Amino acid sequence: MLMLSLLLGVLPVALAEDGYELWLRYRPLPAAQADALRQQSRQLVVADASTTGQHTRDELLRALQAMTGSAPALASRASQAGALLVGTPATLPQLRALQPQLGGLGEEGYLIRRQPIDGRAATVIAANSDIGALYGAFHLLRLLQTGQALPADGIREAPRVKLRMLDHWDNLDGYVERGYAGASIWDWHKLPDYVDPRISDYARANASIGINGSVLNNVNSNAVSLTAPYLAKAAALADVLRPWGIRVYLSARFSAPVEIGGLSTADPLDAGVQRWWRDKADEIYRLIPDFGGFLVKANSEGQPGPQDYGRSHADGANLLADALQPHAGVVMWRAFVYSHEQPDDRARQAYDEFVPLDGRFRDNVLLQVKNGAIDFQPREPFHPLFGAMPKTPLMMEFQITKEYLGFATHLVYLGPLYQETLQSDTLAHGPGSTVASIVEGRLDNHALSGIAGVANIGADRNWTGSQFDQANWYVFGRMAWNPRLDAADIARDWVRMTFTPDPAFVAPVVQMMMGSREAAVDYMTPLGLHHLMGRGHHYGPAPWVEGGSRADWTSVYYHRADADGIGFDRSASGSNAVAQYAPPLAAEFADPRRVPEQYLLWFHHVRWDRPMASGRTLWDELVHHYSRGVEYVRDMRRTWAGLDGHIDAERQQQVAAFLAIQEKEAQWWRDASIAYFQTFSGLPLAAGEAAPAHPLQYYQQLSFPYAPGDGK
Ligand code: BDP
Repeated sequence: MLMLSLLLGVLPVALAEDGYELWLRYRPLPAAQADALRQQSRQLVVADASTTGQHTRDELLRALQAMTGSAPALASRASQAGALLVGTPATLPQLRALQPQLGGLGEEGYLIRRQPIDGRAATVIAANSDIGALYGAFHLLRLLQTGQALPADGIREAPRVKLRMLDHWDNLDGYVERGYAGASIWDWHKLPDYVDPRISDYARANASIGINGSVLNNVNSNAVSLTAPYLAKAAALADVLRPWGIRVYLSARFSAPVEIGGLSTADPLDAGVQRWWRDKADEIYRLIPDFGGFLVKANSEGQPGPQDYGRSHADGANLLADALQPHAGVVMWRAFVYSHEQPDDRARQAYDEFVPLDGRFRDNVLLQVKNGAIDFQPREPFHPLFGAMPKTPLMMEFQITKEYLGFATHLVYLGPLYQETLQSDTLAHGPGSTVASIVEGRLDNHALSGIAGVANIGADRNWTGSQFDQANWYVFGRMAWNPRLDAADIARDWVRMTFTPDPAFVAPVVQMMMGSREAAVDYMTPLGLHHLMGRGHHYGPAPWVEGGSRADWTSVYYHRADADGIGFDRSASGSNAVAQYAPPLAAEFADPRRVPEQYLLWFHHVRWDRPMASGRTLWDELVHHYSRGVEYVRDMRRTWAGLDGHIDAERQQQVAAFLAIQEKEAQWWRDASIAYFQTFSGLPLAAGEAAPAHPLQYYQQLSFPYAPGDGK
């Protein structure tokens, strides 16, 4: 035993780690902290009549034992100093006196504090429900793992957003659209008879960050998901997810009444269609009593929808909303729509289509809006729908999977992207009308609110395809719970729990993460450029993409480079998309001298020799950004190499190898983009800027028929 602890004490970093444990590793605490924790958790009193309570008890037991080296005594009531009590006033009589203080915390909030119980020192986690208590337990465990003290006056927390959702773009054949972490974690074939134990690990990880909903199937959906055998499979998953506070939702295919119902139409105003959806909802709720509802992608990118019958998006959403209403289910109707006709500016379309419908949706409909008006690009201004539909609850849709940000291998921490969007001020009701306040439902007093993230989870051992992509799952959950949190604080928590609390490691790694998104913008799409990736699979640079079935699926449509300059004119002289923002903001974006440079080419077509704030010309500035992005990745590699020995070799080496891939690909983005845009600018590179490694044709002929995640 002595030998073993000596070995463990000397060689903790030698333990192999593959990332499966995520941020829930519960490694031994330093001796003084472990001692203190042992004193404060001599007895563990958890209301465990429900499965949720049992999960809470088991989590605390496992964590406390691992962090302190000894298990607390389980008890049904606190009878000595140093008890940790976890439950509700209804389930633990010793917490009854706390009842008045739980007002306003709702079903998911909690209170954590030091509080004498029967005159003896104790720590309590009290909530109005077992789920609230579970969330509180995870909060306390986060403080313990990250070495943060419980504030003297305790913690009172409740989520600021109601629906905190992961959208899985998983197909029934196990393929994940835009997934870079292996196959789907849902094994539809073996369900419902076999549910992989991994599913409860998935649910546990989600509960630890407050996620409370999972849409199981792709928005490009298959009506088979709604057939009886597949509903039974979904129900088996729901049974595992439920005790962790997670509801199951499904993407509904609008034409399902025709495809699986034998009807001749899916017209939302047809009585037979309405009956079909009502019956389908009843059938679902018989199997999944707490089913959350439907997510719908309609009349977008070839998906069927109400417009096929000359009806509006409101007609379509309301059809499903009426079917779900008796069961308290919701419809999340996506605003990511653009017509099949040739658009003048795709960025305008969702606004033009949906703003006239404000006020025409049922109470149980949320409109799910992507963070920007195009499509999850490395940087987009916030979507102009935020602030423009006060009568409709607008959900945020972020992408966690990095379809446009380097797939799984690039280290790109998305916290700053989420924060930048959420903290953008729409000025809808004057200053302070942030996107966060709209998404929280606070600005316009909506009962419903939600944030969805397109999941980056797959069957890979490390869940997300890379160690650092776990941080994107993590930060999404934390910001969905509280959209006002700071990305750097969350990164710090994550690094401490995922790797080590050693400040010599935490500080440089957090710094590296915080600049990583800007670096990706620099080496992929600087100064407001967007949509320049490879066609179809979206891997790598391809600013030359043109032709094909739709102009707005090409790169040239977006950058509009010519001999004079580059950029998409969205001011009044162009598509006038700027007018979709609140007037003061529209005026700022419309003015090339006032628009933030990071959005310059998003809103303006600008001459190559235009002077920039730095004093460089636009052309030189563009090249400078490309090079700066590559340099940042080089720096990350150096930083990471210098941290060798702080963590296990297994994860250290994988990250190092991925950073090498990222550097190579950042260089590729830079070189290919410069080689291509130079054919328009005709300008030389500034002194000190290296010429692209290859001629343009080299980059143009690269092909990637098996790039992962391609939509199909
Ligand atoms: C695009 C993806 C495509 C999705 C679509 C969507 O390339 O695979 O189906 O978004 O959000 O970014 O519906």
